[in-house]
Amino acid sequence: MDIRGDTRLRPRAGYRQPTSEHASRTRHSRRRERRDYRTRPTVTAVVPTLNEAENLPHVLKKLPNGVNELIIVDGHSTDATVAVAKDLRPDARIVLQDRRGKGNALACGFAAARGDIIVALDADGSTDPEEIPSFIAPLIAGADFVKGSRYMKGGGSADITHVRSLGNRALGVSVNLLFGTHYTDLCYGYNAFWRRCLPQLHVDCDGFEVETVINVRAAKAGLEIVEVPSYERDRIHGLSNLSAWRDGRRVLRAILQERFSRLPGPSDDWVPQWAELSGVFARVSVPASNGVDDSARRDVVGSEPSVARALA
Ligand SMILES: Nc1nc2c(ncn2[C@@H]2O[C@H](COP(=O)(O)OP(=O)(O)OP(=O)(O)O)[C@@H](O)[C@H]2O)c(=O)[nH]1
Ligand SMILES: [Mg+2]
Repeated sequence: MDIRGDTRLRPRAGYRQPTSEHASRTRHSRRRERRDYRTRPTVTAVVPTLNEAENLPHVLKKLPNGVNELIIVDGHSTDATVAVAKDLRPDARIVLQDRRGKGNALACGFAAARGDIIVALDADGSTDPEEIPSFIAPLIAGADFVKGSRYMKGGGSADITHVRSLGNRALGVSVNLLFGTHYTDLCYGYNAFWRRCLPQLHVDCDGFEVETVINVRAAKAGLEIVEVPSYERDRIHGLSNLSAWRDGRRVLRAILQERFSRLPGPSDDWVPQWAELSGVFARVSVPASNGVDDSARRDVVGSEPSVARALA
């Protein structure tokens, strides 16, 4: 596991430092984690999917054995994504998000996760599951939050366009200036963190601004952040769901809101609503029609309103 090149990232002093109670609680948790996990923490992989049936086989076969729980958060795919996931990994938990967008998908997946560590990665083949160990190692060494970076030595991208790269860098510089961080890659979907950090990250946004919101809130909460190099591959099949202009504006709005909004911060009692396809239905073979098996979709667990919405 090569984690050379890690950069410890801390917000500059003076910006909403965490309370001493929180800091000592975090120190205590870190000490306990280092002690407990000389053995091994449990790891949940959260994978959002929107019409990724053709890509999932490439991604799931590369998940390392150390991943104890796999959560696929489906965004009401119209292809065979759910059927393919169940066929390839009958042990996977399939969660249905309650709203639209990648941010909401991650919020639902995080809320469903049961592992000590959560890793978020994409289903289109861009993020390489074999890199997961290099995200876990700094967490075990004491970090709270580990983010991938395509711009560090050892990282890179075959997928990002010039326009997106430029936008990402400009937005990254803005965040670094406004929040005193030293991030080298703001909008990248490969991250890992201890599940105990969820209240601080408090993912409550819907769209592609989610990584920015997570990165900013991690810094605001004074979490110990480490960047690791990551190589982003080309999406294997299908089309991107991201629009540089529309989603760039969403990211900018989120940054400004996080910095200047006078609205109260996220409250701890908010939880995303999600529904889960129960694990009891049998292995489903991939339908030739590329359609989702609707009988499986009816077999869900979850609270009534969220289930109704998720299946609507
Ligand atoms: N559940 C769910 N997943 C989504 C949604 N939008 C995107 N995703 C997934 O989030 C991951 C990243 O989305 P992409 O469309 O690849 O966006 P991107 O990686 O920023 O863009 P590219 O670099 O062009 O691929 C993929 O696994 C998508 O299937 C959504 O609304 N709901
Ligand atoms: Mg992608």
